[in-house]
Amino acid sequence: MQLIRYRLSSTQTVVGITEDGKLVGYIPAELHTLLGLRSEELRTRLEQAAQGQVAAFSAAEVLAPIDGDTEVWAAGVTYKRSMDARREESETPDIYSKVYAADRPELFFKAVARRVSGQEQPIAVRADSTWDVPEPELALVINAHGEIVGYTVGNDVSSRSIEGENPLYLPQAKVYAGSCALGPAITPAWEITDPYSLTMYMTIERNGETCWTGQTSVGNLHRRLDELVEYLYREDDFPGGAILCTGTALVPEHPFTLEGGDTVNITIDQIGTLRNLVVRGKAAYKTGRSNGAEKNE
Ligand code: DO4
Ligand code: MG
Repeated sequence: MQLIRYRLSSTQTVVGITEDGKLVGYIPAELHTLLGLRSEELRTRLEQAAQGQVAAFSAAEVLAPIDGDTEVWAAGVTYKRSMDARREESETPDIYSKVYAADRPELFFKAVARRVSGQEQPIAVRADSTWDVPEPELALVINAHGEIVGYTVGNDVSSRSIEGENPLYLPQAKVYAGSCALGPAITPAWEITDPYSLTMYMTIERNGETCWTGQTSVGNLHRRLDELVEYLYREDDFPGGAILCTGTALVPEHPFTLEGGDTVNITIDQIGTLRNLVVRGKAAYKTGRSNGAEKNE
């Protein structure tokens, strides 16, 4: 079973339930309201709704799996590869080793729902950045009660030149128009026996050819998923739930930089493939978003 958000009509978005990619039911609700339910209640609700009646929908109507007041957060330096890459790019490398080894993880705010790109929507590199990368990440879907209820694919697109210049520029390196993509579907947590055994792949296409490819396992994560959630919810409330990107382990080697016109494909076993075209700068991003249907409204 997987969950998708899709447009049922010009005025209604619903949460669809799929089996092997085929729609088997839907709930006429917004996703953030379902994230108010406890995991067991959500499971019952989804199983009841998966009755096999199929409403028509097309891939073009699939929206980013986030709405309402659900927030996107991200964890950083949770894999050794990320620590090493940050140490290379930074003039203050020690902070990355310290946070990698510390009890408290690095957590940062990434996006509100309206900022998130869905499947086949543009993502962006900043026009004022010279070194940019996609960051493929396992994203946890967490309900209002702090339970992990699902997993989706996340892309924490980032500027390495801006973060490398000064770590206090992190919010500008990480949060800007087109910096976050999620989707296309959510796999319920109860469908995945061991998230640490998942393999993640990324390919970047340029001019019709693969210009970068790599793979890793969530098993290389230096922290436990529950521990990241515990820190996120420790002194905060998320009535509409939260999506937490859990950090990257796939960092293209220097001097690779993402360019406008590239396409990024991120696949996680049992979850799916998130595919986005890269544009450079805010104006191109806005044009790209307005050319397609709004994917999260
Ligand atoms: O410290 C910067 C952020 C690191 C990050 O986003 C990651 O490791 O994925
Ligand atoms: Mg990241």
